[in-house]
Amino acid sequence: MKIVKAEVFVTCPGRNFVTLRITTDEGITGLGDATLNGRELPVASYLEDHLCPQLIGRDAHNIEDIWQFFYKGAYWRRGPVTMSAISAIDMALWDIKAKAAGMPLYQLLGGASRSGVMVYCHATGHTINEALEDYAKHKEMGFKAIRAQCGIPGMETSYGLSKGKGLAYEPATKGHWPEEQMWSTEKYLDFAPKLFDAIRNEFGFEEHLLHDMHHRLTPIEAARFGQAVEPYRLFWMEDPTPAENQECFRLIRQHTTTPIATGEVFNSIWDCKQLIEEQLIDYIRTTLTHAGGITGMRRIADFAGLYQVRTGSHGPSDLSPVCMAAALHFDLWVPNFGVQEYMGYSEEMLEVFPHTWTFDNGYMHPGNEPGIGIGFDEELAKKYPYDPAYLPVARLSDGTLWNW
Ligand code: GCO
Ligand code: MG
Repeated sequence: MKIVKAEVFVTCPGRNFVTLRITTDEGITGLGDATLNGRELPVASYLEDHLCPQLIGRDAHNIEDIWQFFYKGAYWRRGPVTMSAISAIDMALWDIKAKAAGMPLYQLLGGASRSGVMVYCHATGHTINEALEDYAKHKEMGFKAIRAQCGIPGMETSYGLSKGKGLAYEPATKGHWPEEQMWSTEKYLDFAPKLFDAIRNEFGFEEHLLHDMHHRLTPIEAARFGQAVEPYRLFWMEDPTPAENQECFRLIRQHTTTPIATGEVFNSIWDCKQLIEEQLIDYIRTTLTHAGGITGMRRIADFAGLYQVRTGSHGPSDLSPVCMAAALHFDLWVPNFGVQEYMGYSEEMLEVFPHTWTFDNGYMHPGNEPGIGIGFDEELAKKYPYDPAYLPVARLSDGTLWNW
């Protein structure tokens, strides 16, 4: 089955998404997500100008060889742009293979290991009370795992907050210049435990409670945070510190039993190697879109399984519904599954990407259509052209650039 066409679409039904569509001589098409928030166009160009022409004429069934060809064959290995492009190709080829086999993708991977995929949602508020209201709303919807974030007194904004009460969470700003936000670790460390205290007092311990620190603490500060929140039994603290230096997680680990999740910005198994091997983390958050598609993620998950590290894939709505559809197949199969992030999508987004997944009482299922169960409405997508937007940056009160 030969590849005859590989097309790239950039569309913005609320957020910019990069979509790859591969077509074979048998008329089967497959979709892949190549979205890299705030850096969409280089990935689109990497695909269009370099990889797509080299796909034409290849056997669509040779997924592994095509992955290796683009990984080793570029000479320049890894990196978010390269790996997002390879990921999209990989996803689209698995979609095609599953359609050709007449099976939903999870069946090809080895079948379902569970009846549904536990997903976690976001509860957020500018104050603790607002966060409690949002938590209650999500609990009511049936979520079994809820991430909680809230505003910090004395700081105009913080990670994970919407731009106003009742508005959807959207960190990026339109235009060509990122918004600059102020960050104070001291204020955060003093206040954050109060949020979990309020949640556990109000709702008890029934739901899994998660929290994202978004890379902002140093290792010793993260250790202090982890220790302080132990009574609230978090499911995880996410990205407590930047992870380029993997061994710095040792220091956090020595001080706290609060489980650790990291990896949403990683793009290969090498980024996770030491963290997994030394059991410095509990959940690996790599995603299909950035870490090499099904082929890359399967390797990471199997390796993690040796060390009892479970998956907890990144799933914000700046990854397209194509990624979410494929992730649900992966999650339904992967033996060492932990949880899947699910922020949800706007109506406009879901119209451009019609899907077969379902949500029932906190669990999702990818559906049983052959392939990954996602479509792409090319005509509708044209109504939403690329609209530049950038994630914010964070600075300390003296102006020093920090980690957003
Ligand atoms: C999460 C993430 C996101 C990122 C976003 C950046 O845990 O969901 O931290 O919200 O900030 O994906 O593009
Ligand atoms: Mg995160």
